Amino acid sequence: MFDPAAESLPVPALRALQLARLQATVQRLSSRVPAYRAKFREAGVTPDDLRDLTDLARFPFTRKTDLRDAYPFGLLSVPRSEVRRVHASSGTTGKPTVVAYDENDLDVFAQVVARCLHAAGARPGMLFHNAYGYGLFTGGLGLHAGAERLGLGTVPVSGGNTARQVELLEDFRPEVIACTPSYALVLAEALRARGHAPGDLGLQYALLGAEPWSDTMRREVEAKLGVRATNIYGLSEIIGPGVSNEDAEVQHGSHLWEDHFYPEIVDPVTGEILPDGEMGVLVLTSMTRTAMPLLRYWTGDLTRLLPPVPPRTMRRMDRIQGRSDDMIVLRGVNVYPSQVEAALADLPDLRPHYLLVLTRQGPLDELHLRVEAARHDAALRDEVIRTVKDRVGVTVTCELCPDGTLPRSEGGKLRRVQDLRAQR
Ligand code: DLL
Repeated sequence: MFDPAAESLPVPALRALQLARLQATVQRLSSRVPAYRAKFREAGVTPDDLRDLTDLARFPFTRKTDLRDAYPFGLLSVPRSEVRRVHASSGTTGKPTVVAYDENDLDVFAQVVARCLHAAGARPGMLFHNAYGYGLFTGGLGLHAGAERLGLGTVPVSGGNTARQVELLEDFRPEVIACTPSYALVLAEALRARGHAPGDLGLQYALLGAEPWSDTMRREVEAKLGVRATNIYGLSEIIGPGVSNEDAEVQHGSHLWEDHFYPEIVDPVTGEILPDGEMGVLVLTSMTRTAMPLLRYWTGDLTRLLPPVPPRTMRRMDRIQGRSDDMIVLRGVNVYPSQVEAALADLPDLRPHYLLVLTRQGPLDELHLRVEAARHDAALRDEVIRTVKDRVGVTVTCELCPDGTLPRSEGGKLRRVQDLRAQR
């Protein structure tokens, strides 16, 4: 562990720390941020109502629209002169979501990312190829600061330009790499095309995240790159990368840094808190941020909380199963792209490259699945359609595509769903 005292804090002490930090956060928001004061008034709560952790349920959620309404700096709880960095994530519509960090926040950011890198297998003195995008996106600079905190030699490659990435991997021989899982596959294919065998360049550990991926993809990346790959999760609104990371030895469920980020799983429709183990929307409160802490932020990500694995005492979160707003309602059936991916994972001869295309034929929505495959016969196509019908409950049309024909990551996030329903 990078931070053993914190990561293995006994549970009663952890709960007490969380309560104290949540109380301080609520107090801070109420006294410094007019928009929160108004939200609390509307919900009929005051900071004094937070007497134990279960009282949090009485407090309102924060949603992406709250950040948009306050664009760009309306949710700051420090004077603007104390801001030391700004990140932003582009949404599908309108203005980007802006997040601000003060000196304390940058310290927290580096600390939690250092824990992630350590859990992922990185150790001081290793060389780290950081292929997350640098810029307004939190991935590049976030992992960069955490790597320096841990003591890694950091190569700030950023995303894209695959030929140069390959050259640097060949010349520098880093032990650790971070990028999106879809881009890891692109790099693996490029290395193979250069005649490299898995692992021959000395890469050992990969931190992959920022987009949904599956255990099948993990096996594929591990086999092709010769690494142990772990799942890193985070979002700009809460900090960026660094909310949670899997341990390279356990490789199941990402340890969530619960002393900084308070997790709740809630029902996607009613917002009611669900018990650990049940699937729902992840809601996070940043308890140690000072420039722009958020209370009960509705991430939209669907997952469940898993028990800690000793010696760590913090709970883990499962893979993200989808986003509550990514859900496709196809002729009355709720479908998440990740369910389709999971259904395909067990079929031999299919590649992990797929695209879901939604169209409208007359009044009816159609879901068309394009997937790369080793064979292109009717038998395999029928098997795909049958498997999706059995496992997901919807009828799709399917096209088996040759290798290399579907979109690949260009270094950033890869979108697996194309919605053409609004087009003629
Ligand atoms: O993607 C932060 C990040 C950078 C995480 C690098 C990991 C590595 P945003 O651009 O704000 O921030 O996007 C956040 O991406 O709400 C999830 O829907 C998705 N996401 C992030 N990590 C994972 C993951 C960064 N490991 C949104 N698995 C989140 C699935 C993920 N989805």
